[in-house]
Amino acid sequence: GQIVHLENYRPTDFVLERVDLTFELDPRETKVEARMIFHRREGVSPSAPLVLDGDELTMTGLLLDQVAVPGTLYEATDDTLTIRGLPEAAPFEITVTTAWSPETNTKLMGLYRTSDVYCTQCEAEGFRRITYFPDRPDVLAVYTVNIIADKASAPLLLSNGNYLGGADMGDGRHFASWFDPHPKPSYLFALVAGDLGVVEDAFTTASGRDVALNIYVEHGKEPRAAYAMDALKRSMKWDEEVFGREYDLDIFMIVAVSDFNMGAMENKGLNIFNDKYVLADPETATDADYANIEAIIAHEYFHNWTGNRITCRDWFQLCLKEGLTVYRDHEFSADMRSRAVKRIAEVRHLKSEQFPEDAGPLAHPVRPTQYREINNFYTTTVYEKGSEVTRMIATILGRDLFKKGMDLYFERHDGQAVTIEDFIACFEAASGRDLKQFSLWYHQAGTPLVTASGTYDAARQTYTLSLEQTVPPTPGQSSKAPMHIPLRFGLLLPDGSEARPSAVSGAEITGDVLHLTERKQTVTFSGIPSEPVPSFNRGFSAPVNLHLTQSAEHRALIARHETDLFARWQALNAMALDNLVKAAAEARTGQPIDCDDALVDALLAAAGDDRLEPAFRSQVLSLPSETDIGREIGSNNDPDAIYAGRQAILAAIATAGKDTFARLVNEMSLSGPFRPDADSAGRRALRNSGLSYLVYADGSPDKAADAFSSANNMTDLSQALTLLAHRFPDARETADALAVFKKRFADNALVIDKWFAIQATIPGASTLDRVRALMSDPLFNASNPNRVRSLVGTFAFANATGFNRIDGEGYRFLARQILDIDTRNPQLAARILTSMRSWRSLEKIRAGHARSALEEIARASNLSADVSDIVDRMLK
Ligand code: DPP
Ligand code: ZN
Repeated sequence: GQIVHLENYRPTDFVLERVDLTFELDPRETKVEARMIFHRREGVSPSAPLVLDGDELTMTGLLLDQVAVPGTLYEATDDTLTIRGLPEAAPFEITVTTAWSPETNTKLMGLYRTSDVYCTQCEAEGFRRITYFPDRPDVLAVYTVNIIADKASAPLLLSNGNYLGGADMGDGRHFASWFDPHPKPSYLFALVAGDLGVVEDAFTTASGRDVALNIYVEHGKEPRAAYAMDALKRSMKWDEEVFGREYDLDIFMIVAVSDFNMGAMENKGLNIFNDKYVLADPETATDADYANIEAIIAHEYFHNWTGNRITCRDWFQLCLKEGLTVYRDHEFSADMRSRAVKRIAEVRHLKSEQFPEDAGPLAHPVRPTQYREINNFYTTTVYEKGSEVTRMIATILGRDLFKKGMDLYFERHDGQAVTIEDFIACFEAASGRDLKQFSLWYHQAGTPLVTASGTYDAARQTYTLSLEQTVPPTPGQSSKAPMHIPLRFGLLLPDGSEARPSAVSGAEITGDVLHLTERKQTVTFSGIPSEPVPSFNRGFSAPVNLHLTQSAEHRALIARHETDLFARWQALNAMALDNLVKAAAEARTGQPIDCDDALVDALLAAAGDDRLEPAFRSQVLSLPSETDIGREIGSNNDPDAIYAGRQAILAAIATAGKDTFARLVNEMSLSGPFRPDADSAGRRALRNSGLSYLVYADGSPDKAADAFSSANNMTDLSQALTLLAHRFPDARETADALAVFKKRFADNALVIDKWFAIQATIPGASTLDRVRALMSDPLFNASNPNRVRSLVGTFAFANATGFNRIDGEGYRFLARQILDIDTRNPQLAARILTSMRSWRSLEKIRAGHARSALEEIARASNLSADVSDIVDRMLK
């Protein structure tokens, strides 16, 4: 593929007014007629041709105002259709007919088949696989869609908008027509046809519009869609209450399919979901599954305003809809659950997924300026960092001005395809604040490093903070300007109360936000009665790495007294990380591994503190991951040493905390029917944390095996199985439990994914052989993205010791898998390959093997644009 540059953006020469699509569906040969009304944009040369996008299409007809276009006036290539000799000013109609096979569409982009159902995925550039079209987000048109299909196998015919009508055609086929009154870009087009079950409900909007809500799933799975439906209704209500946004059609539909590249897709009025994010019941879904379903249902629904009503001018603006919509779904989940616990989970995810991306060869700005393959920019940087940037706008402006800016955005840009600059301008207009420096967050890649140190002057009662920010170089950006970093903070006095400075100089402070805007800044607080302990980045107000050397004692003070719960967790996490980094170094040099008593005391104090909610205490007990430790060390990493060090710390905590953990396991047990709410989930989480430390201290599989046999929900069952498999991979109890689990859930693919993932993450070098064996299990299916992700993806992303084998076999295995997957599904292959994004931070033997494996991929012939883009950037 060619590199696309933001600076080359220009509007289309022709304006598309209306689209009429007629599909004659057939698994082997589907025929599509697209009738499009265009007019030449004012000022465009009368000889300019119309250029449409295409991808793997066979064109069977081309008409201009119903007359065949002579061969001399058009040219069709692999990826474009160019038509000349078009009317100068008058509107004209182009009719393109294409024919192609949905059945052989294994890329899962465009229109394809999944379990005998026709479905579509058009974001980002899938619509061009259906017909020649101006397939870009700034082309907004009104669509009418006619669908013709075999009535017996496809009784259900769905598309965007409102249902117009349908009829039997008398030849075994029937048709249905849909009309979507809202102008939309082609990436929001959707079509579903097949035989599915439905769950029906309704919602009345604040202004009194009755909306039918339909969730379509495979027959027999209807009861498992109840939680998704409930989450949908809560999302609709929340968006009215918090953002003042109502739904705008008479029907909202969700279809769950089992073969899907992404999590879900926000097509106008017809969302299509990976069934993993729709189907749930206590027997088969974990608490994490429920939380994900709630978040993703909300996310896609919220896109109706942030993405669909207001869309992106071009794909460089992807964060305009994604960062903002992730922010909205985060806020929704925070309101539905515990805000502090939700924030901790978000930050853990950001640090373990986005920070490594930002620190490696795939780093890119939230709003990139160039791409080769847009599919590769659906990244945690665009999504999660994009959300953090939105959150910072809210932090800087405060709640009311942020709301005013959002209202202005909806008012100004409804029905438009806009840019990040348009978005920012709304907040500047609403607040009167200049956000120019702040906008660097969209343009500069890399996680800023903030270093801080403080000195206390007892005589003057002043506390002086020296702050410095650096933004590391990233590919294509060697030097960076200082950013506007909003750091929420508090100064804690030795008794745990918060100091109230009488005056501050050297920085703008609003509420508890310190605005760091210079490369170096010295901030002086007056009227501080004794030496304070600074607590920085409350609520993780800025996505930065913070280097502040603090004693365990000071961190413990924060952990006990901060009013911000997130900051308490952050202090404990930092204390744990200090220990884990030290332990990794000790393991590497063969020294005895020492665990600081202060850490053990602080963790156990928090874990046993009944005033704190169970979910929070469980987060405290969950130590930084091996990836987190590796990132903190930064370079020359040895995953085996990191693992060994971490195990030793876990063992020390387990031994010291036996009584606490035994008490937690008892006190946190639940009786009565399963409930997926946040409180019950928190109790299960804390109980399982306690259990895992107890099993650790015991050194015997008995407790885990008991937990496995007595579990009455998937959360407890899968936790028990994980404990057995990870701690006692070769025990008879483990083999038995794995067999029981497999037998019981063999016909539930989503649960079998857990069975694969648990085994793929067993620590140690021998897991590769296990993964290889599992690939020939009859339940594995190399063409289903969820299966491939659960086994191959999980192994590469989440098994540090197994994947990073010192002999390089893990990398060689992955390289072959990538090449194989790439022949069917390039997007999936490229995504799994990003698991190697941190290869340069490994010690040199592993890094050498990783490089060879990447080079092997790069050398292969017929690589997709998706994989070749990733591998080239990784090797650069
Ligand atoms: N636009 C989808 C989402 O993030 C992903 N394709 O919701
Ligand atoms: Zn999205």
